[in-house]
Amino acid sequence: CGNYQYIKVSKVGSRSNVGLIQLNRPKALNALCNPLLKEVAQAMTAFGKDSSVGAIVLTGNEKAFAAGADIKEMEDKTYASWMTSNMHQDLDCVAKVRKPVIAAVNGFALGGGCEMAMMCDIIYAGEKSRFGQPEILLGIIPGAGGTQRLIRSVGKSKAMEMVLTGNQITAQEAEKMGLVSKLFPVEKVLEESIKLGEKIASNSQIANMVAKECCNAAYETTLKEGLHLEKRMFHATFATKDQKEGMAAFVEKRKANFTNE
Ligand code: CO8
Repeated sequence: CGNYQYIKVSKVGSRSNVGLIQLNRPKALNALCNPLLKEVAQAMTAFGKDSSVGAIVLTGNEKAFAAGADIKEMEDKTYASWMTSNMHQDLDCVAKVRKPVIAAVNGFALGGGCEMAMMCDIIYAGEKSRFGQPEILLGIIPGAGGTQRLIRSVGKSKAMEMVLTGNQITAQEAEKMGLVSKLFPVEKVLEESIKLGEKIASNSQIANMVAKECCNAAYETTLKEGLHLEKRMFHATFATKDQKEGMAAFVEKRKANFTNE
């Protein structure tokens, strides 16, 4: 799946329909340097276009999902160099891909790493993982959703405690506050995330994309507009063959065979 330096990319699962992107810069705890983010954007975009891929898993290694943006690379950055760089757009590809994305987190998910995990749709995490937004300790603030997605995910008080202290939280705390969907032993996280990806990939890809778009709208719009969008998108699913197949399979007591039409 392409020639990459900072990530490993493959298709996994018994039907090879789960796209796996593994951050592979272990010596720097997967710090999100410019070229790494470029590769992530490239791989995400490619999986988004690949009709054989129904879900995507984004992971790191047992020590780190990602310990944040690369501080050594950022140290001398200026307003002008940020404005003319494409790093945010590259990172945003994680949030923008229309297929479901699962973050399989072990170890540190800090700063941009925590933000990257929050751009995914579901977070599965290992029992020893740690989440945090330590930017304030560097004299900056979170820059890729840490003041926005975290608040929406865990509420103001907990999010602001994390953002204003830079303290890390444990995997157990993260699960309790709803940031993480499920916890697993370290060695099981990736396997369970791929299993989840396979289950999701067996749905209609159209239904998955529509569901994702509607769930994301809940973050970005009013309840009234969100409910309106949901209703119209619900109606729209009845224009698909997959709806006919899904309901026929139920009535005929068999497994649905979705064709993404
Ligand atoms: N950037 C660059 N290098 C890093 C980073 C990082 N964020 N994190 C770790 N490393 C490097 C270390 O420098 C070290 O390298 P070397 O061996 O060459 O000195 C190696 O990884 C191992 O790290 P440690 O020796 O520090 O490992 P420890 O186990 O002692 O500590 C910690 C682990 C606690 C995770 C520690 O490394 C740490 O505090 N890292 C920095 C965490 C941090 O502050 N992250 C936030 C960065 S700011 C940010 O993310 C802003 C995002 C804005 C979005 C931008 C989008 C484009």
